[in-house]
Amino acid sequence: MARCLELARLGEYYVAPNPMVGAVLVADEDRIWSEGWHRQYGGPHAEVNCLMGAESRRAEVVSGSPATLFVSLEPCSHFGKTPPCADLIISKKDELNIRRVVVGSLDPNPKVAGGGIKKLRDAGIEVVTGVLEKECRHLNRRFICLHEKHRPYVILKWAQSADGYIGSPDQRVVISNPLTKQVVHKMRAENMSIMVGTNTALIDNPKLLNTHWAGRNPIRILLDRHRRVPLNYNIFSHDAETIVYSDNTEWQYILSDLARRNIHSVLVEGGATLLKNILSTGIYDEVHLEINPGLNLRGGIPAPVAECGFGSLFEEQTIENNILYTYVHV
Ligand code: AOF
Ligand code: ZN
Repeated sequence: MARCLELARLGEYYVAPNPMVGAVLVADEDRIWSEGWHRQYGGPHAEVNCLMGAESRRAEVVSGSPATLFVSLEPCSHFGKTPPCADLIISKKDELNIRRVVVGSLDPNPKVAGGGIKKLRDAGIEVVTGVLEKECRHLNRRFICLHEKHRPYVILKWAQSADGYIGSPDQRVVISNPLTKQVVHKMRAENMSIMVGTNTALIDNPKLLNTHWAGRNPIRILLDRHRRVPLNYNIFSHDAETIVYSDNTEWQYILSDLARRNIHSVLVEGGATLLKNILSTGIYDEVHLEINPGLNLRGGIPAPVAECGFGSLFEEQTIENNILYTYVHV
């Protein structure tokens, strides 16, 4: 299953809003016969790629050695862009001597939700569930959030000076360094959308693209109640799609609307007003805070604070003097 997770991650920047999934066929005293992963949104699922590569197993099956298919997510049972993986496994059961399927986490998609496991069991295949379940769910936390909470996974991100300011009211201030800037682009690649408020769009005039990491540009989301950001600003460049919310900027409404569009994650990059508003609703999942310990601004826009903290500290990293804290909100 750990190998399934490694394989799943190879699809990281290419499968959203689908989950990352890896599959491994094992037989003959834990020998790996075939591996596969979901490589591209709309493309074949992990199980298909794995079982299609298992042809060489057929000759060995006569020896009677049973095979086990490991898959990090429950095999699907629905006709989507591809036919059900559970049906494929059942159809290959005799040819490859598959007796057992080991599943990492259940598929929360209501079209599947246990249906894949039921199909396999009904066909006489032994199914084991919950292996490395926590790790499998963590890998697909965005996809799982969309289906279980009917809203995208929310990540808040900002950088602040040693004395607690995130910028100045009238000009752009550089707090990150070239390497942490690259980390931000990696985060843009990991999330399907990126959000900023009016002031950030006007003062920083950011493009909000992913130019320093693999994968796609995120969908840009602008909250602009009075439509103050002119159409010739960078946020409206033709490099990526932009969605503007102006009539209704209520957080719950925006999240439901993004979910309706199948957007499984949103990275909120500022500014302070937007971040503070979201923090006060309590509806967010992670906070990524970058501190530049060598920079004192002695005034400006105060960084967001939360009386009870941002959640539990998940990771702390130092990159060229700047410290990156990741909090998971529970
Ligand atoms: C699997 N293996 O590798 C993946 C699964 O539109 P489709 O046909 O690609 O179906 C997408 C849904 O299938 C997705 O929402 C999730 O429920 C499941 N993804 N299932 O058995 C895979 N990627
Ligand atoms: Zn499938």
